[in-house]
Amino acid sequence: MDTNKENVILQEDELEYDGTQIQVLEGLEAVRKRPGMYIGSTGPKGLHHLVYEIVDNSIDEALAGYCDKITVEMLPDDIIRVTDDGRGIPVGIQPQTGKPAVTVVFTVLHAGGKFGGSGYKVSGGLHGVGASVVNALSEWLEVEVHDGEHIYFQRYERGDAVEELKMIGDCTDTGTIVTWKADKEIFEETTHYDYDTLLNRLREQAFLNAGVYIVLRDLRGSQPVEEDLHYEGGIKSFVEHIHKKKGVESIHDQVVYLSVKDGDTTAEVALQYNDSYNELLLSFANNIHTTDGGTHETGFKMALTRAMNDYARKNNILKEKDKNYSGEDVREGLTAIISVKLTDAQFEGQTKAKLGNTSIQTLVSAMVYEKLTTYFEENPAVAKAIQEKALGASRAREAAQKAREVSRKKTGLESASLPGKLADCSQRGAEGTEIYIVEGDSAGGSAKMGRDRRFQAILPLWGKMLNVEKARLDKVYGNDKLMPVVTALGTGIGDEFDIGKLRYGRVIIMADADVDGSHIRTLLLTFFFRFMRPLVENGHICIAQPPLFKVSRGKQVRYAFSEPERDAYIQELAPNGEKCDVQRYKGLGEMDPEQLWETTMNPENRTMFRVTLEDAVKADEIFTILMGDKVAPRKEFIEKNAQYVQNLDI
Ligand code: TSJ
Repeated sequence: MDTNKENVILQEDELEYDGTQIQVLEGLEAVRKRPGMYIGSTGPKGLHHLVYEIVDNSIDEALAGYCDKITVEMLPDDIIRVTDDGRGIPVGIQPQTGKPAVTVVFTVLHAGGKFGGSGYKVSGGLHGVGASVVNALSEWLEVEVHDGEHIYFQRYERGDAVEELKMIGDCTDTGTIVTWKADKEIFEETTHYDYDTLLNRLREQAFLNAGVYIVLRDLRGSQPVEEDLHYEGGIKSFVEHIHKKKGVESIHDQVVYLSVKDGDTTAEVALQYNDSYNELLLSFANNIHTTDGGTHETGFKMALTRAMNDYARKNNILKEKDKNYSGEDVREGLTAIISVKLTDAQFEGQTKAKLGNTSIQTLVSAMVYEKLTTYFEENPAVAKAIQEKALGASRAREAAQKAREVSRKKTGLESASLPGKLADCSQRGAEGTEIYIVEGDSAGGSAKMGRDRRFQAILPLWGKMLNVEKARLDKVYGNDKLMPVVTALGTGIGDEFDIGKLRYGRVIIMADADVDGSHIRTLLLTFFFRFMRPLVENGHICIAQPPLFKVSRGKQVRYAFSEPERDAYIQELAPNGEKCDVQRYKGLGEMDPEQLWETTMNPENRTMFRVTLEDAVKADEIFTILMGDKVAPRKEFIEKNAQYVQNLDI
């Protein structure tokens, strides 16, 4: 049986009749032709997505109340096996196709949507439709179904069934086992799965579905590695986990948990404040992370601000003359998870990561306002701690406003004046322009002389920079190291940030390839991440890569960025062991302007890293650990990760 070929023929035959049939009969070869359309990419992200697509089906079965254990195994040779104890994918013959339902699930694209939906009340937009996509992108895939009486089995290769579904034995249990090997022809870059990536995602799912047991097992190495994920506390445990991992101190003991059920819709919120200045709000709709927020987030924020202000007025914490707390004020140091489950989730926006259902905003907002108000009344000590936090934030915000005005007055007429150290480029506007933020005056000098002044601006930085992880906005406004960066870029910071005012298309951090240089890079990245995040999100931040070695023989010169590259150049220029000069650059300052231009600044030759934001949650966690005021989590992080960098020759 060759389902794909069959589909192709049918598709061609019926092409002229009507569009819906063509869609129905679209074969899996469409998935193999354009995999990115179905799984986003064929890189590591897409590869891991295969696992999520399959596991989501078991989660749906768990949500429906038929399954409580899901096991994910990473087998040698990058084979993945997912096992659940649900009802088992139905094996009965489907009247529409004349095939067993399980075969249809794996060989027909969008089977979930077309044959009367996924069969679940609450399901993510794409859940239950991914099995055929995974099958199409696998070298082979095998499914085993236990229906309480018999065991059924079928194997597929690159999406095609290579045999009929067959009964291979008897059983008394129920469940589904799916095993597959991702196709190297599709995932050219890598078919290697990362344990921590799967662990993070599965842990998140275990938090979002309280009570479900998920086991992740890595059987690829000589020692098996296993993690059991099971949280009776659900999203409450999620908040605790985040605080523990970041090493922040909570300012009240218990996580606040609020929930509501309305027909088939549920909404739940868990929150706790900590002693940092950062806000971490994670929202989910049908277990899908809504990174762009949406109605559930808006409803939550509105209700929180209102409940906090009402309490403050009622208890005379905010006096008559005082202004209301802003949204930012009441979210300083807040970690919150919002999870809603609904039947008809509308995902909007370019990445479909924003919830659009307006009824959810009303539901979440009313629930949070009412229940939080009651909670504050019943727990005055917690209310007091949170009120003090918000009050501190609102005072700092006012101080920031004053500091901003002062710094504007100091620098002369409003925003017009640029920092004295800035060597601007002649071209105006962000398009095609770059600013190099350079460590040290001497490297700054070389960069100024070596640059192409038409489109490259140079801003030297010197001395110890402020660690913004331990500072609020008001400190940034008064800081003589950071303010030149802020004024040069033109965008403003925090709530004021406006990407439309960005003066350079690229912001390039250029520091030495040593520990001090790393420190400066990290401090600057922390600053951009906390106060100018859209710059990072939109790929404006780059890191220059100066060479580590200059290899020369006579007039021939090569620049090397690593030891192996250096050795290769020595081999190239002096193949028979002739004398050849190798210079090791200890810093940017050792390079003359021409060399700096040739190796690091000339767009024709240079290599740079663009900083992107793959996972804002992970980034937040790492910045908190690396740059925050707690020593213990940093020590732990370094001890755990140091081995990976010990061979770096810098
Ligand atoms: F993605 C997948 F199809 F490959 C897959 C599905 C993979 C894995 C590991 C599990 C599953 C899966 C499907 N687990 N449980 C189910 N359940 C059903 O498909 C099912 C069973 C019974 C009924 C029913 O109405 O009786 C309905 C459904 C949707």
